[in-house]
Amino acid sequence: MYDLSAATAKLPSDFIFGVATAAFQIEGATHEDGRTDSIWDTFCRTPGKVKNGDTGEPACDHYHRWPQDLDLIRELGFDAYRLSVSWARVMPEPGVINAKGLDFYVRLIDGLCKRGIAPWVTLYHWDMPQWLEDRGGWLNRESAWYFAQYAEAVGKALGNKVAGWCTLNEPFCSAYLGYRWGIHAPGRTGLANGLAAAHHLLLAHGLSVPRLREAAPDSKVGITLNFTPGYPVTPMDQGAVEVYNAENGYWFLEPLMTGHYPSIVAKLHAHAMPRILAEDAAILQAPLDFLGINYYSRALVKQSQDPDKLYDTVPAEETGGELTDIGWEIYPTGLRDLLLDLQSRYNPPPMYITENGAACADVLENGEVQDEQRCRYYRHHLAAVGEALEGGADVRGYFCWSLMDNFEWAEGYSKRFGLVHVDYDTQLRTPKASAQMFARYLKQRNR
Ligand code: IFM
Repeated sequence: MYDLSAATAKLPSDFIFGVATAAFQIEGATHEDGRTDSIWDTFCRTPGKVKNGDTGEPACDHYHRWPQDLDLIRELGFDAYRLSVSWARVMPEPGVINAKGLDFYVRLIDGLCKRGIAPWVTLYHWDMPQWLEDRGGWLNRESAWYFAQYAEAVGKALGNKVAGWCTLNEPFCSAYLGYRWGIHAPGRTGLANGLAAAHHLLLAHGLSVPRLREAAPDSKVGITLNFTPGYPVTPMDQGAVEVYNAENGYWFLEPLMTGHYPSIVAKLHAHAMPRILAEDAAILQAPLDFLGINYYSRALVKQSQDPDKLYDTVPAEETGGELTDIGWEIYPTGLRDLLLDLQSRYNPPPMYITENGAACADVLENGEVQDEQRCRYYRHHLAAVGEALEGGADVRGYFCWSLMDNFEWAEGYSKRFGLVHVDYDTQLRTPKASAQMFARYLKQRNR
């Protein structure tokens, strides 16, 4: 039987354990109660963009099944639930607030509070309304102000009931996967597009922070960033690693801490940098109560022989490490190293692991999923968090990605990250061995 007690031995008794999901990945009901298209609805309809032509329907049908899903979180014993709000549900047209859309989230948050689960709310988990994309999306600086307006409306509706607000989830993915490499919605490409989207996303974050504080003065306000820290293939590759980290993880954190993008890469990308106004530095540096960290894997980095590239990364299947079903190397030490590195480099506000988890080739057999690899993944990563705490990193909580199997973006429903198995034909939920492992641990901890 899988057990978490050794892995969690170094975590304090008030350490928060939660599960996380995101609106487009679980809700379904993409056109109910006034919701309009998001960029992901459009992207799913574009042939060849999402595996098997999968769409946001019906996902986990959470829009209708949320009471039973919240019961499940309570039964598993988690302290907190991190969900996201669909912008297109709340603001289906320019400047219009949709009361029915907003009310869904009011019911959800009240449902969590009633069950004694702390709500953590992400305002942007990649699903920009299509009407805003039609005006340029994140390439348009004005989108940042629309976002702040939307954040304020949600802030006022949910207020202090929310324990923690994450303005954005993984702006790296929105900007680079969505606007630079074209593998996520809206499918645009180009370095200058990626950097412009990044800047406008971070502006949106900075503009929304004071509005959330005013609407919900007792809540914590922060942001969730993802990191895939670089490691050198040989000691000669350390310089390439510096550039890799600066262009990826630090690109999104450094401006929030210092007002400026990492200079080592800003210089190399000078020709493609967006217009940055003098007032932007102060907006970006809006004080934060916490920093959300999403970690899944590391990158092995080396110098490139191609003069057009800043560095090369080694394909995960050539690292020699164990891979998950989505092809990512399992590397728990990376989480410990990352937390210690961020602590010493930036002295950030308290950190929460807002996502960590594994996609596994799960098999449902006799009503059970024995997800040994996922159990091991969680044990080793929680142990890594404990080591980081011991080394001086200020980490206060940990959210598993994800509560249940769901729509994995360009991979459609083919990859399963859940603690709970979802049968998409019947919508039956089956807690996997990993869910039971957490439930056993949390039950004895809460005794
Ligand atoms: O499913 C995603 C989530 O939406 C954002 N972080 C990474 C997860 C796994 O790819």
